Amino acid sequence: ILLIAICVVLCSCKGEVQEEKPGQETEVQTNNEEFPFLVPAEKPERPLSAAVKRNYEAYENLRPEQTELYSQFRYTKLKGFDYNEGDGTITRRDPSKVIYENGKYYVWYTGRKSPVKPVGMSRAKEATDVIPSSDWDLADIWYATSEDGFTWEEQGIAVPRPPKPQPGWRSVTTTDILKFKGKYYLYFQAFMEASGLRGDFCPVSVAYADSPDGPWTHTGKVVLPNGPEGSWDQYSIHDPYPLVHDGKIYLYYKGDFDKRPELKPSKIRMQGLAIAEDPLGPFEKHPLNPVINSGHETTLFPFKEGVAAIVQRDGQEHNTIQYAKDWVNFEIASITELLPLAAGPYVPDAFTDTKDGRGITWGISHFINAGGNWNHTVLTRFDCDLSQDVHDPEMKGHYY
Ligand code: AAL
Repeated sequence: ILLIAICVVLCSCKGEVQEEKPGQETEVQTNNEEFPFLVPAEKPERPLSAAVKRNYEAYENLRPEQTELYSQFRYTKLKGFDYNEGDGTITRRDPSKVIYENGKYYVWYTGRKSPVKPVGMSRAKEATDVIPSSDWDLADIWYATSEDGFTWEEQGIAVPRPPKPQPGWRSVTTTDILKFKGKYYLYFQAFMEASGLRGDFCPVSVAYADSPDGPWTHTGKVVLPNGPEGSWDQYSIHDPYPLVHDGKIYLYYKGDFDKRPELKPSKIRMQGLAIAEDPLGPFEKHPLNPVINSGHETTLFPFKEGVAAIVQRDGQEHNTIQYAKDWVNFEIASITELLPLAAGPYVPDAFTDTKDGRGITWGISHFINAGGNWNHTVLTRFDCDLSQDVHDPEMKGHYY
């Protein structure tokens, strides 16, 4: 009887959903009223298995149907980019946030067009001035524009490698955009050796322009330096990611710090925060760094009064979406799957110093094409529901 009752409730719920008219707005439930038979809100008064107990005791706030910061992700192939049939001589990876200016969307990214594919980081000694070691070696910062976010027109190089010995002479990669007081800033990894020779070592430099179309001026300086010997970010400062908060620049970044030989290849990566009043610095590293204990190319966006982070690939808390009300102390908001790699979302309020961040629904991320020999990466579109305004029930994963 109980089973039949459950089926009746289930069918009637599904029935209600199917009856919706196209275009009709769908409110996503943020509590479990919709599926009371699946997740009783209160811990039941009966003996529970270890797994069910954990649901109440360890993950009580992490149920998909109870947090707005839960989403699944949908991917769409982009139009407009050439790949040389994936032979490894063209790569596009690590996109910036997407911004909307002059009636179109802009994205910047690591671009490599080399005569041959990379030899691989483990064979970095074989790299030359024209033969890349890693996928992001001998790269420049390229950009593309789009009217709809699906079809993109590559515009060319925005920030080229500067001459030796300026930071970035070997490769400029993994950029992100900031708009501050009417000017544009691109932060990027500035390599001064082929990646793989000692590790993936680099600091961060910055270029600026009056328009997103450039021309860009290299500062020729390191704006976020590596930490002193023994510190967590002594080797690499990766994935710089600027947002505006409290009138200042909040630059999140990855430290790729554990080189203990027994852990090779090290998967220990964490995220730190550096704050500045001026986009060109000086940046002060937060005393609580690192502020996120996992993640690789971490994607952040203002959400309500705080900041949310998509934490993927590495660490204990990979595959989570996290939230820091005070922009420093992150908690897990949800656990999810197939997160966008290196995502650069469209964040309309990234630089408005909002106190009520609206969230995101789409952006550009990348897929690594390994084919047994990791040699190039392609940009892709992702869609999600991590927004206060637009709700797509399918992205909440309720309906299949
Ligand atoms: C990534 C990023 C950084 C690393 C390399 C290229 O996706 O974390 O940019 O240096 O891999």
